[in-house]
Amino acid sequence: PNPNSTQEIVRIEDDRTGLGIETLKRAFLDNLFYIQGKFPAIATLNDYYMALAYTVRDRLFKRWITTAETYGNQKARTVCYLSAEFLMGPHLGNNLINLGIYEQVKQAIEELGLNFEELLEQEEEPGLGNGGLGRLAACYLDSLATLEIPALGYGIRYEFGIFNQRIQDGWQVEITDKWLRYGNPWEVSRPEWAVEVKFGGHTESFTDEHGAYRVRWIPHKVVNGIPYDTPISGYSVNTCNTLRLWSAEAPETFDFDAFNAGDYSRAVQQKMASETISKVLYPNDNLTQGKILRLEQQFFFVSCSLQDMIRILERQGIPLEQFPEKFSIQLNDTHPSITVVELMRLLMDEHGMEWNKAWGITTRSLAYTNHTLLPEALERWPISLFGQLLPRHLEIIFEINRRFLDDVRLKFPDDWERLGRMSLIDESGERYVRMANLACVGSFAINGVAALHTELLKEGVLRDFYEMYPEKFNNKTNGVTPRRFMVLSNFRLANLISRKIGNNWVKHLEELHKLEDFVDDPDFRREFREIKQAIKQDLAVYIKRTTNIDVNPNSIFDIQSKRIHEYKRQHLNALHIVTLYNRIKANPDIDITPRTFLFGGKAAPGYYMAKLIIKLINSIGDVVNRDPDVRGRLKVVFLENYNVKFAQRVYPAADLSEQISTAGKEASGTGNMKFALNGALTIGTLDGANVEIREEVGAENFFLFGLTADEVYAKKVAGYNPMDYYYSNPELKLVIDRIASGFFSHGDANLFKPIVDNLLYGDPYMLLADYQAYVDCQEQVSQAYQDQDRWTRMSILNVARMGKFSSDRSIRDYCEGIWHVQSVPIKLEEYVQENA
Ligand code: 475
Repeated sequence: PNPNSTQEIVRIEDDRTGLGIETLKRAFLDNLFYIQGKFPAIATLNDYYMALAYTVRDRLFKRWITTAETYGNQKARTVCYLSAEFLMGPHLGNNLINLGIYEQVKQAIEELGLNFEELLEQEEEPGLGNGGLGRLAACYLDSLATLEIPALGYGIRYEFGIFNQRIQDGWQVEITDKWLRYGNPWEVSRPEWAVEVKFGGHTESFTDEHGAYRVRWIPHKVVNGIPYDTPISGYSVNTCNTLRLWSAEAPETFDFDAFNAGDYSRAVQQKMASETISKVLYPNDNLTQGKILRLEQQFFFVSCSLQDMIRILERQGIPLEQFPEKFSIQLNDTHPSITVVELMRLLMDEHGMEWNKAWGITTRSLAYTNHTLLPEALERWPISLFGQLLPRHLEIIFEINRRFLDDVRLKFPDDWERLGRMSLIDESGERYVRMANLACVGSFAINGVAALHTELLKEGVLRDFYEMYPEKFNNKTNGVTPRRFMVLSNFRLANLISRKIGNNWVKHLEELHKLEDFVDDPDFRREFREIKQAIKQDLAVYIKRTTNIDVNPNSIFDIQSKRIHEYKRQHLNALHIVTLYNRIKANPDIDITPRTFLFGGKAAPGYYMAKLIIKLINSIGDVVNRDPDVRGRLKVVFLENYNVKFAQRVYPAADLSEQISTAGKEASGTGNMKFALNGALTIGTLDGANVEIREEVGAENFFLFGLTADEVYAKKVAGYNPMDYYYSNPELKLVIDRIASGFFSHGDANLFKPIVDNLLYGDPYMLLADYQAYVDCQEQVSQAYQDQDRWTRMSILNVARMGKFSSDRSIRDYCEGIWHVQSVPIKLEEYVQENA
């Protein structure tokens, strides 16, 4: 064949883009051969997975490149989402859904005699996040692409993501996450766009050729940031955006001193220290540890990303003055808040801009999202540590602070305490840089992630800033992507819904309300119930295979899956289990609605109480699951290694979603939305987005209990004594006494003493105050479940009324309220569309 003939070129193109079954099969085998270097007789499951991943990736590339080209040509206004975490979950299935080729590819793989589900299962997910905050970033990337918004995600390519969790003897054991072990087919490295990041050293001032005062930073070391790009497809659009993650590498030979002095090992150590920056994700959720390496990580990815934006600006021939028109930067919590200072430094020191102009650009470009009210999550860095790592930045912070405090003085004369609270520097003891204050001063918009959370921010942690800048504050209630958390993870329910109301709901989730028309249709209710039943059956099989525990698929699947944290109160759930168990022990013939209690979630490795809560749950399970008196009516299962991949199995199987945090502590929650979207009913407090979920689904379709945030606060102020509850409630007392006695720990009365003591002497999360309301509410749940018809109606109405909680709605809100960015549709050339 003539390689120059159009026909030949089209055929090659077709192998990379074609969507016919035969083409897909040919492309798959071709990738197996030419990329994995294997043929079927010797290929491993992973080889097949990789061949399939590359086959799908090929089909993304035309879209990816065309998207980049279009944005470049149109100089499109772009959202830059800066986040230390992106908890993406497996890419393969999601891309198949978004490209609309799930069925074809499944058929092609099966015609080759392979098990398609097994190949999907083979993908090791990039666990580059801890929980809510990281997963929210991933949902937002999905929605940005789906809404055809020009956007870049910027973060860190951790070599080791969140640890894998094993349960041994009831305890959590952490295993290193080597997610890159077998290669990552979803990333492309771009070493040609590497940037340099400086650390340490000192500063010098000088007068430039125009006689202006300037500062030069002489760093102690320089680290290279190498970008790795991952395509982010939108659903049923041509848009394919980019997630750009930075990996730290030492420059070839950078420590000339050590090297020339023959101190080879010092040179090597320096190299290793540089590359340590992107080695590992800090495994804390809702907590900051104040480690210097964490600050290095934050500055590293922020500096890389800002330099990258300036490079893009230059390539598009846009003057630096127009930075805020070209880019809208969202700070995902304070983790990237050093952006405020680094952008100032780049504009002034590297591009010769004067202060006022640089400050105008900075404060018109940045917006800050707060994700937590917990004081232990507020980031602050000791001044000395900060100054050693970022001497120039500390100077700039002092200057920002000087000017800022002048503004505060003008607005609130003689209010010394206010000045002390608002200062970017905490001077109440050892001096610290306060990153939330920095983010508030440097951003034009500040948002919370649920209505209640935003209100609590305004009257609590950020009150002073609200009084100073009321116009900056706004709410953006979180959302979740229905593509991953319904279409991909619950295709049975998704198909049923689409048969009834068409498939527009996938992009316009409000359309789910049309399901309300079918709530009185007995056939629909039956089908709806049968689907839930089949999925529960599947999870039961999985539980049997992985834990050897038999669970009854007809029991209530009562699930609490989320990071283990005292404020989330997994131990309140445990107290309820023991309550029911005690009732059975006291009266073995008692009428009890069978329940399966499922828990999933990781504890931060250094969080002793959280790890002990895992042990408590498993210990209760060991007793309850074996006790013949229980007659299988209660089962307790801790599901190992809860991650995105596993979550996708869990949400669809839930009857009951546990959202039981102490009111005022959970900023929003997003698992609550995923459960309800999949037809679980919620038992929950008036916390975070639970409030809005209840508003949407109706109070009669939501199991509410517990103190409100105001009541929690008032009780604290009035002097809360958990002992009052303990002594006045015999059932509660028996529960605590049983745990304390060693009943669930082979007679060891010491094992759970820290939990018992914590509850009896202090109870910071007010479990005892909410205990009775919770147990009573659970009784209502059990009653409701007895009436399957009523339950199914409630469940259907939950699904039908979840439209608000699509991340598409959240992203539209951000686009209109903060980013002021419009969609840029991507057109593909003819032949690709013909194939599609
Ligand atoms: C909230 N993580 C959820 C979710 O908005 C909310 C903090 C410090 C260091 C490391 N990780 C963190 C968080 O604060 C976090 O994940 N917050 C969560 O953000 C999305 O739905 O209520 O707890």
